[in-house]
Amino acid sequence: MTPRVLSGIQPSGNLHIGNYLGALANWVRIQHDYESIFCIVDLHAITVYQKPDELRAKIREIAALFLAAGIDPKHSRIMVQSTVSGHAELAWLLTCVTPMGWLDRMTQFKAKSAAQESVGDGLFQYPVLMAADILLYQANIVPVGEDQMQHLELARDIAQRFNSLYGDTFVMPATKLPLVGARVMGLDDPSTKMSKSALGAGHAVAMLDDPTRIRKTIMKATTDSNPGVDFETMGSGVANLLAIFQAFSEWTNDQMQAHFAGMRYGDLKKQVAEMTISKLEPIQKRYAEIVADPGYLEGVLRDGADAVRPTADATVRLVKERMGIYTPTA
Ligand code: AQP
Repeated sequence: MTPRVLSGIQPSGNLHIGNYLGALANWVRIQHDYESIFCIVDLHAITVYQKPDELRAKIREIAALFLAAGIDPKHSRIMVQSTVSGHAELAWLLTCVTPMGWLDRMTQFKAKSAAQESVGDGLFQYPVLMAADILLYQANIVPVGEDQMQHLELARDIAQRFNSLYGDTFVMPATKLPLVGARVMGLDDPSTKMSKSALGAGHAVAMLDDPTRIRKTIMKATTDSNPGVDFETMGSGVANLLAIFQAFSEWTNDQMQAHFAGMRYGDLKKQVAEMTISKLEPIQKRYAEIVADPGYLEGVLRDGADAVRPTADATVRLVKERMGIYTPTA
């Protein structure tokens, strides 16, 4: 049987080059080796307050970016999480077998809750919903950036706990990290990961930013006090710029060293900016064509949800049976 791959992105802001290099580009590369499902996880996005009109728009924008980046809807399923009710239903069933102590250890919860005035319980339960997304489809492989590794480990722990309590039910998911671009850091502050919800103009390059803005953001990126690129002593800002270039170009380490060693930071930044622009431009062009035909996009999302729903329903039915929950016989 062809192994199944599943991953998702929250419609919680503008997709940035971290999301692209850490997730989307990797999905495009591997999609045809698997039975692939890619979700826009809107139920995850609302774990932090979203303005309803902006959320509605972002869901479609991100779906269009999936297509524009090269997800092939003839092969891969693209769907919105909330349109398959099994995600929310399985999340509750799994919540009941997940010890709170496991969730207490999640570093993303600590980071995200620290930035909120009032923290909803959904933010705490976020990793259980992510486990439900994965286990609902009995996914074998989950390609995520390094930042999501802890959540993926938790999904495996939950699956294992469920299997040991109620008998073998869930496939154990494995991860697939991109070789480079696994963790793109903020351009203004390379000690934090590039994030959709981070504020500040110099923080991220969004996938839909125009060339002028991309140049401006990258030229302002934080570097260090060295006069030029030194692979031995470089700080995290320079390492981040080089990692972005390498992830886009797919150059080898030897090529990177030969080309960039000793280069002044102004020139390095120019080259990172031009490489980024050249890779994003074709995606932006396809994006403009896709959003010009909203009927097409709605069709892709509807077909995607319809195709995966039977698998989701079957898993929820099995889990309920295993747990002894009422399942009608007629
Ligand atoms: N900086 C990053 N570098 C590499 N990969 C990244 N990803 C996110 N940021 C980086 C990967 O993108 C996928 C989708 O992430 P998400 O939207 O589900 O949630 P996130 O990781 O919380 O992403 P953001 O951008 O930081 O969004 P907000 O600010 O809304 O929380 C995942 O595969 C993730 O690894």
